[in-house]
Amino acid sequence: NDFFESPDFYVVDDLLTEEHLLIRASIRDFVKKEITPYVEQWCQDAYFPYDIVKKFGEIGAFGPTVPEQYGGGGLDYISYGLIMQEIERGDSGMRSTASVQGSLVMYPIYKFGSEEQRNKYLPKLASGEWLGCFGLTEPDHGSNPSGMLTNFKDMGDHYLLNGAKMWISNSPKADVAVVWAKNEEGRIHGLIVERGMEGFSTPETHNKWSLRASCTGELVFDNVKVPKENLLPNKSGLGAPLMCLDSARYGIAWGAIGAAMDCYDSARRYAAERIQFNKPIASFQLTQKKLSEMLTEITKAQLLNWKLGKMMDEGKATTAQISMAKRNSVHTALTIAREARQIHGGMGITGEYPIMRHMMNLESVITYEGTHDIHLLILGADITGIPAFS
Ligand code: TGC
Ligand code: FAD
Repeated sequence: NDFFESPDFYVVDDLLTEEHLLIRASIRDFVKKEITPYVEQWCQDAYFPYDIVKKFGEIGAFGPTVPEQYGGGGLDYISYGLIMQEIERGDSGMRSTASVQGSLVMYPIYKFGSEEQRNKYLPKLASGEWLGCFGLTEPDHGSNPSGMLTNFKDMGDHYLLNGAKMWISNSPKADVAVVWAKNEEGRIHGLIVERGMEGFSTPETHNKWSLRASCTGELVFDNVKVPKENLLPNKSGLGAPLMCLDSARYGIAWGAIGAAMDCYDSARRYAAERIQFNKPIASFQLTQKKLSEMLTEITKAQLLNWKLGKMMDEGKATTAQISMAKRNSVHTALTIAREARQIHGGMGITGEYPIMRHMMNLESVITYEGTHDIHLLILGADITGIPAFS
């Protein structure tokens, strides 16, 4: 239906290439067939549909910007953004699965890994044979990851890893975890931890009201012996995980607008059909104001995302520019979800419509990958040269 295709008020499609349009069409088609018809029930049941991992691998949703020789798509950042947008039009939790695998697991292995690590892990992650997760956040260190306590000691022929990570997307089902931990000098490094290593467990976090179709859990390391060849050799320091976050936050900037589009489309359709006072509610000025503002904000975000994608491709996008887009898109999407919920009246709280699911999902999206306020402070530091968080 045409609603699934919309909106494109400023004909942003003119800025896309034939290849971009083809990629977007194929992901849209996939989401329509494989996610939209089922996702409401998955969320109601708090069920992570593990089969989707293989299917995402088949359609190229994992690591689209990673070179083809490692199983990636070899695509540009606009393509990556469009893939995230269409998946999140379906559900933010499904997009989480894809963006963690691509930006937070494959990206660090590709960027900071050895050739052996790239060859061992990337093709299996790209195809969905393996699922990965990214462990940065700890129970006492969320916005401030530099204070992390997870640590490893050099034992001669292996490293000994201890500590715990919390709020980790994909963790309960993950085959591999890219884990950030401090060495004896307090320097942060990335380690690849594999399921089955003794002392490594991944308890699931239950009772979430948000991202219910995505599985979330902890990573617990109790004297885990990690082989030396599992250390990512080519970058250390907090800058390494922050580079991964740049890539993932960029994808979220596009993804959240996908959720906003779905809310807008649903509200537009409902407003045209719902009769009150003998007229469609779309005829009331207050409804028109809501729809007009939604469309304006979506259009602004589409243009911001497209330009950011161009800068990503040129290697020129800064962390602060990415923060602006992530923060703007998620706030826009959440505001649109809330307004769309109003337009749907009581029906807006039910699973008959996607609104409440998107709204609850977006409460996680506005917190993870840097909270709304942390992104504001990253911008503030960029503008003034004075970091307010330290
Ligand atoms: P700060 O002093 O600013 O930086 C530490 C070092 O890192 C360097 N750096 C970067 N390097 C490369 N790329 C970047 N983007 C970089 N940003 C900073 C910096 O130059 C410095 O290097 P050096 O050599 O001087 O040491 O660090 P800080 O400790 O003051 O923290 C800054 C702050 C607060 C902005 C940062 O910690 C932050 O972004 N916090 C938010 C944490 C966060 O976003 N966590 C996300 C966890 S992962 C997740 O949520 C996944 S959900 C995925 C899903 O399900 O979809
Ligand atoms: P806190 O850091 O405790 O923040 C609480 C509040 O204080 C926020 O409003 C924050 O903005 C504010 N605050 C903190 N510091 C400042 C300051 N200096 N100035 C002003 N305000 C401040 N992490 C991973 O590593 N991997 C994952 O895969 C992952 N997946 C996630 C999935 C879900 C569903 C969720 C909810 C989280 C996930 N996270 C993941 C963790 C996420 O990145 C953190 O929740 C986030 O970084 C915030 O940390 P926190 O929850 O500890 O909040």
